Amino acid sequence: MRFDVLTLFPEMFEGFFSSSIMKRAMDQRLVEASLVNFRDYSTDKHRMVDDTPYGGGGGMVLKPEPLFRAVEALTEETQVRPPVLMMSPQGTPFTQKKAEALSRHSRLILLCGHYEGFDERIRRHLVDEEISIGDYVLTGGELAAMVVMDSIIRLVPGVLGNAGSAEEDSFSTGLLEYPQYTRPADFRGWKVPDVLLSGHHAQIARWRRQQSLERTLERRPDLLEHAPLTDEERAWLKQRKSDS
Ligand code: 9D3
Repeated sequence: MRFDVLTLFPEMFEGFFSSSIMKRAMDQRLVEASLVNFRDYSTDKHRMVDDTPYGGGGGMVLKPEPLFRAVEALTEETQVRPPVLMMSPQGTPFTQKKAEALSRHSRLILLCGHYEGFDERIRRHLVDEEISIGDYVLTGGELAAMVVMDSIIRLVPGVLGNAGSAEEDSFSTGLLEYPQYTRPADFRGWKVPDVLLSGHHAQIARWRRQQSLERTLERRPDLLEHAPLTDEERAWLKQRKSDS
């Protein structure tokens, strides 16, 4: 997997790229990343990358030329152009499903803007997809690009150790995770549920599933609509809802 990140703030990625999982993945050549400051592709005398909007109004708008030239420089020698993703508050909300789909590509180009908007021609003629990471306002697309890359990197085979296999994640069961405990069995009088100490594996599995269901009903009832549940579990949920 290769990422090319186009940003005016490449230094924001230093911590992320030198962090343990990412660093290991890059050292193992499983993941490759390049940072491009698209200001380097401005042909303007003052290296300008933004300008005032036609029609007036406040704020600045990112000019098309530097971004087009930066993407073209990256893809000059490529047979098939990799998807160009724009980090944008107006994008499609990012999901695990989208992370999985993107992880099937071998290369992705990510565009980050700051508080400025993008000239619409960038959207229309350079970008394949616009991605938002949620309904809150960031100062720029850089953190969103890191979120997107982080979620994809962990899906690349070999990046996670065997321990944290991406398979068993809560988002693949469609439910929130069950509560976990480790030693001591009694911490300041707060005891680990007996069932977990019982050694009855079937009972433990049932308890965990029940806890996942209850927690999901409590915190994320929206997830239950699409979660793969047994008829028994559906019936239990219906009962549970009519009780409250
Ligand atoms: C004046 C209208 N604002 C849109 C809500 C302008 C604006 C605010 C913040 C334009 C860009 C930004 C910076 N945010 C991103 O670039 C961004 C983002 C976000 O703010 N929230 C969630 N996902 C993303 S992806 C990129």
